[in-house]
Parts: sequence; structure tokens; C-alpha cells
Amino acid sequence: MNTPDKDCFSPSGTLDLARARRVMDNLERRGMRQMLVADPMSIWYLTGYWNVPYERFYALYLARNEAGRLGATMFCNRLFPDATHVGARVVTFDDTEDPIPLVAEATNHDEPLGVDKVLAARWLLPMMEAGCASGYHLGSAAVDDARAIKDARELDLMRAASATNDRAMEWLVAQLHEGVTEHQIASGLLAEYRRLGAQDVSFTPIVSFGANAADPHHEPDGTVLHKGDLVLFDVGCKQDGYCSDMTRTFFFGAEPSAHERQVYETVRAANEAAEAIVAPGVTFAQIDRAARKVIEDAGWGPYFTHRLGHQIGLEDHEPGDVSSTHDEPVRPGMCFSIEPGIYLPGDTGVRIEDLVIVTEDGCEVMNSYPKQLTVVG
Ligand SMILES: [Mn+2]
Repeated sequence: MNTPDKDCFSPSGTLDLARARRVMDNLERRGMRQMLVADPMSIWYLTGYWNVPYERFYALYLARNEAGRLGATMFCNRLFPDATHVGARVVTFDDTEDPIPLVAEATNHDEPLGVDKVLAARWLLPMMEAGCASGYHLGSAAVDDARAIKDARELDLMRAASATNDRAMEWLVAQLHEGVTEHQIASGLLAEYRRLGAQDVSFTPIVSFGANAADPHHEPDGTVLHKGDLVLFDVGCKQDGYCSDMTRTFFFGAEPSAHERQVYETVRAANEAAEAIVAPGVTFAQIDRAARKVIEDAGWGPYFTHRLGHQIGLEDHEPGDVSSTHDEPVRPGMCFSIEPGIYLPGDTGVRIEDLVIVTEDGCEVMNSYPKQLTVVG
């Protein structure tokens, strides 16, 4: 059995020691000193090494010995890109080899092992049979909690991705004309993001006309835009590794009815009420409540059918809901969405979403695209 002492990080590697230490601190608070990270995005976060393993075994083993010394071992199929620069011990194998005995050689069999949520059962169950550890626990939160607190460089990348998204919203509005379809607009967005400096969409764009907006996750289809329709855009890009995500709702070609105006202004008030209270120490649940109360007081409580928001970073949806059941306080450096909505089936739907960063004394709203009710076209 290897001791982490022998496997300590090379100082020349790309492995981020500060991030790895935060993960291990989080893990120790949960009673563990060894963990197998299998999520490729988390491995990238920790090492700067990117690989898509498909069905093959791929994991980063992190351990801390009794002296508090960190060790890391990368398990890589030989067809994966060379990982020797990472600064971890690299264990390679090929398609004809069973990687589980190699894992069993590395782990401490007398201690519990944290595994993350993406480690497939086809690997975990044989590891359990091989006795790789004294117990197996979901350790994802150790990595997720580290990823949730963005450093200054990450925050700049988050701001840049959202600035691109603000500009893309201008482009989206400019595409609105009678006869255009949801699908036509959605399918042109990637090219616009690339023109603006992003590399990809962070999720499939949502473009909804009229009553389609009552389905929060409507997939753009052949629905044609008519004067008097409401238009909802929920879009995001991925730029230099980080995600944006914003929703705006517009009225096309005609003033909204009094009813539509009331729905819109209620959602906007809910969005602003939540953003107004975000600060260190305030809980995710309190932020959700601030928005939900506005919608409930207006009588549409049952039609706000989802959590208020989600954390975001390297992935569009990261763990840590902004919801009534999440009682932890928010902390500086966290990034999440504030996206209240009212969905009236067969009638209309409005959602207004910004991304925010928790600061030392409040929050910074990353999106600057206006939110006041706007008639376009
Ligand atoms: Mn969102």
C-alpha cells in the first residue's frame, strides 16, 4: 500500500495545491482523509488537465497522511493525453487491463474513502469488492464546496462571460421580427457568441414565444412570432471555461395587457427583492423566500414552480441550490442565479434572471442588461 508521502505533488506540476488543500480540508471535516475524484471538470479544476474518458476509468486520488502531507495519483488509460506534467504520480493502464487492482494498490484500506457523484457503479462496486477502503462515502461536497468559492481570477472570467451574454441579448432582441421562428433565432446564437469572444453555449438556449414561455424549459421549435407575443430568452455562453446564464422577457410589437404587465412587474419585483438582500451570512433559503414572498403576495405562489436559482461556474448548474431547503449562509466569492418566474399554462410565462457574486458586504449583479418592461419591434 502506498503512503501519500511517496506520492507528494511535484512543485513543477500544474496541480493547484491551494485548491487541493481546500478539498482535503473539506474532506477532513467530513471524517475522511482520502478521496477519488472522477468528475473530469473537477479534475480539470484541480490540475488543469482535461480529458473526456467516455466509458473508461479515469480518476484523481487525493490523500493526506497522518503528518498532514498531501499526495495525488492520476489514473489514466494510456490513450488519454499525457498527464505527467500534472505533478501527481501517474498510473497508466490500457484497454485490456483491469484498473481496479491498481486503485487498490494506491488506497489506504483501513480508512474510509470519499468518492464523487460521477464515479460509475461499474467501478465503485468492484472497488468495494476489492476492499479498497474501510468504507465508501459520497465526498462530492468536498470538491463542490471548494469550487463554489471563486478566486479573483475566476470572478473576472465569470464577469467576462456575463458581459458577453449581455451583448448577446442585444443581438437576440435585434432578431425579433414577424414570422421568425424560435428555432431560427436559437440556432444562430452560437455564431454570435463566438463573434463576441465566447467558445460555446453553456446550455441549450431557450427561446419561447407566447404561451410557450409557460414551460420553463421549453425547447425552441417552429413556433412563429406574431405581433403581441411575449418573448422569453434564457441563454448562456461558455467563455474561457466559465459559464453565463441570463433570462429576459420582452413584449413584441404591442403594449402588454394589464394582466401581462402585472405578471411581469411581479417577477421583476421578486428578482430585485432577492438581489437586495444577498450578503454574507444571509442563507440561500432566505434569498429564495424574499423572491417567493413577492410572488405569493401577488397570488401567483403556486405558479412559481422551481427553486429561485443555482450556483454556477465551470458548469452552468453547480451544486448548492438557492432554495427553501438550503439553510447554509452564502459566502463571499459564491456565484449563483436569481431567477424567479411565473408560469401560467396556456396563457403566459415570465422569468427574469441575473447572475450575482457575493461580495464582502453585499452582492454584485453581473448582468447589466435592463430589466424594465420593454416593448420591442
Ligand atoms: Mn439559470
